[in-house]
Amino acid sequence: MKKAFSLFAVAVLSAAMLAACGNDSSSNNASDSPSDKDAREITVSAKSFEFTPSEIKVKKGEKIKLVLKNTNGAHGLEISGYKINLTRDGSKVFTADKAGTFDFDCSIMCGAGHGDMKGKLIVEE
Ligand SMILES: [Cu+2]
Repeated sequence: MKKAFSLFAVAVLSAAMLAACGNDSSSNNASDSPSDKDAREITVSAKSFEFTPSEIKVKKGEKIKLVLKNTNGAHGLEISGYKINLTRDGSKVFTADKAGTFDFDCSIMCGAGHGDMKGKLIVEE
């Protein structure tokens, strides 16, 4: 009886450790974001070869947490006008302090459709 219980405890512990590792790998780009509590989270999913959504609309001054999720293939999301480059499953908190339309594209060479992976960040005044 006692043995069965400790086996169970080991199983629970290793599951918890696995979960912790999984979380860790998704925060690789978040190091310079002090607080994302009041940020609006926008998730863009990337597959070969498109972003969904491909158009993001925000209001000027809004605090945004941009999250990239790869659902198929390995892609990045680069918004050069905002100096943001998410790679694979990364996230970034930033304030949309410049109005305008900013193109974003894939920053990881992912194959034949790489050049077609484009989108727009629209920051409304
Ligand atoms: Cu690509």
